[in-house]
Amino acid sequence: MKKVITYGTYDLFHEGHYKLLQRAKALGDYLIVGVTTEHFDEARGKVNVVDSIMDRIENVRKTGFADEIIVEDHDGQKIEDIQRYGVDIFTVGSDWIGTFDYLKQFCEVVYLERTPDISSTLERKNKFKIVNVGIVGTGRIAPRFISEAKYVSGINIACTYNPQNQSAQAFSNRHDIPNYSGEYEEFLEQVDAVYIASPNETHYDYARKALVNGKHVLCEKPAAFTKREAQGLYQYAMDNGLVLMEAVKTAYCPGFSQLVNMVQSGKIGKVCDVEACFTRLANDNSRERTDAAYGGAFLEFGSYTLLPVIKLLGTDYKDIHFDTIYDENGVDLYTKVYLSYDNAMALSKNGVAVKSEGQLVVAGTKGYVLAPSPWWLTRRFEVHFEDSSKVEVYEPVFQGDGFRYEISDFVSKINGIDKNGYKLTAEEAIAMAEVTEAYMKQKKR
Ligand code: C2G
Repeated sequence: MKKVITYGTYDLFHEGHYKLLQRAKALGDYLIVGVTTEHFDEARGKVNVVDSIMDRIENVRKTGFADEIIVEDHDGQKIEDIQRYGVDIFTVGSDWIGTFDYLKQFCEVVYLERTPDISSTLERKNKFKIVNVGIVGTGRIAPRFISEAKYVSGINIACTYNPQNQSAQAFSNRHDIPNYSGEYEEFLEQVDAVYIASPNETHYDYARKALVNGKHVLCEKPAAFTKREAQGLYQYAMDNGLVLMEAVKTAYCPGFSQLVNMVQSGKIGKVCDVEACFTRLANDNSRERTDAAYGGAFLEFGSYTLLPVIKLLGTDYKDIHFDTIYDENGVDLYTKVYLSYDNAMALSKNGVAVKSEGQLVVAGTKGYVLAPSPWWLTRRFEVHFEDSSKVEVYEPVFQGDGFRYEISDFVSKINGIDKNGYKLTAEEAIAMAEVTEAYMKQKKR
């Protein structure tokens, strides 16, 4: 008797799962299905799992393909199970190609073609739907979105868009995405939501058109270059029950929320000064170093370094001032933004050709928070007091490159769970657009 084993979360059970189990069963005579526990999913960095383990097991059982169902709750269990049950074939979908090659020393490993299109939904007890997302722009960030989306339950990447049809096609083929288009309207028809990762100057138009066509939007920053444009986008989204989120990744990282909440609880007293720095030396021929209009340090890092300022000191700053070192080609190499508030102040430092200590320091009347580089992922932060022997260290959970938290919040919000409402409010995003507008106005041309 040939024994086959496969594992999965099987959240929001869909025909991709069904077909996988069907083909897994066909590989042998006896199929064992391992269903992950909540704890194991958390440990392996899968976020946004909606159904309980009882429901997920029940959905696998109902297919009739599983001869035995077990639970998977720890790393290394696959090897144990293969040995314990005398398994001949381990199988899983092609999204995991290569990952489980280490099992080849114990049994045969088969990667089955995953089902690319899972748009139609099965009957569900809850109102969660799989969100079909389209990617606008197929440049440097898009592949990172795809690899992190794999760890978010409830999302399916359905289509890509690039005005150059061939680029969209090549990208979709490379990443196993079922559809592509070079026509924006045609692309929008195929999705529920879009992730906009096109060049900075095109964000606003793509976001606006997507909203007008009834699509939810996750947009790379800056979504708009003026306060008025940002207000327009957020107002339209609100009036039409659509989700609009600006992809300031830091805002959605668990550690950053913890830092903000901790400061707001009064632990370091009243906040008087916020200083945030983000520098990364860019290649001489990169967009950041060559595009004088929309490249440069402020547009690259400003939304990150302004985020803790706006979150902790608010949107009501009294004065703002910029200092920039320009390249001969007019690109902003290093920009400092000084903001003053009533009884508080802030400094945001951004560099694409100047290297500095990338830290966040929040100074209060009772102590200060120090988040070392890379504070924008917020894997670690410390709270210091006058008594230097008393240091509190926080090491929050952080998985992958952090993109998954923002994607997870986007999907939840579309499904009506507003767990990210306070992470980056429309008011805060509009205030950031106002700063961007002020920067663009005084910028050397
Ligand atoms: N799958 C598929 N087509 C899809 C989606 C998923 O064929 N459109 C497959 C996956 O490749 C996997 C199975 O369905 O083999 C279960 O998928 P998930 O519930 O997403 O679980 P996953 O995170 O892939 O767990 O130990 C767990 C395993 O490592 C895989």
